[in-house]
Amino acid sequence: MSDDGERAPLDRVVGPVDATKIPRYAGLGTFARLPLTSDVEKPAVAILGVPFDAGTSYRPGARFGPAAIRQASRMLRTAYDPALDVTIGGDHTITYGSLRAYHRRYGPVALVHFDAHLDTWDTYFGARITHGSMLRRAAEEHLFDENASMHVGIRGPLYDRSDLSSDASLGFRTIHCRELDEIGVAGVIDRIRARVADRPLYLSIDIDVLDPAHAPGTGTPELGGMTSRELLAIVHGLSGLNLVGADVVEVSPPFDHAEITSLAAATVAYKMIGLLGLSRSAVKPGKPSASRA
Ligand SMILES: [Mn+2]
Repeated sequence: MSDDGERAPLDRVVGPVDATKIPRYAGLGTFARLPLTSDVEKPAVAILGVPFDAGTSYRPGARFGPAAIRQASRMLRTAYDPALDVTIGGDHTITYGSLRAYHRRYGPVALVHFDAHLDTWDTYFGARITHGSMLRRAAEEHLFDENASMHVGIRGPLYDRSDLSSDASLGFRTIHCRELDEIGVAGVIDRIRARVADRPLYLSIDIDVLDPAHAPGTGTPELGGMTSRELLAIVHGLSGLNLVGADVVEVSPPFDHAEITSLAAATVAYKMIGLLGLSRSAVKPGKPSASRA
């Protein structure tokens, strides 16, 4: 509120708070210090935190992920480019619900899944819906396009030799992390763009696609992952695809150090917003209604 009690026009604050005027450690703890959706008449983008980790199979703590990512996102300061929405978890189980919602609007989406793990196993501890089995449930419901979906960054031991063929039978193609050494970032981008083409695209980013040196704060770390620079370069290379939604999951702050992981996740989430803005499906942002001053 201004001094005279009038609410300030939102165009003064529709982007991130100016860090040259209000220090980054001050003010509301929204993602990138953006306005609350309740302060925008028709938000074209929503950052939704899902503090849930009941689907984890090893180290818990992802329920604290959204709050930690919001805290780390105070560092972000580039121009805001509103489009659709980004979901922040939470463990990877939340992608299942998100894919159901997107299916209702778009039908089967092209799913590009960045992860160390396939996440298409059948059950964990007798549970069918977990962070390691949700993509099999999604496949059973035909929530993604089996001719346009893929995993990127897969590595580490599997349970059985047949895991990969069973996964492929669901419609996934895979870029193993070790292939980065052969085809490079440009090769990864080319393969993703060729597979997705102009279909509605949903990006799901498990932060454990990064090497534990770049993302120690996660539930099921695997050596030999991407650097944060490689991941950002690949994400940049997806500009112009028909992105309709995204999530960033599996940040477990109790295992993080110096915000390495939460800063990586916040930055990737911010890049997602940029990609959404450049997507042909981008929704024009609504007129701002009011702000808090
Ligand atoms: Mn995962």
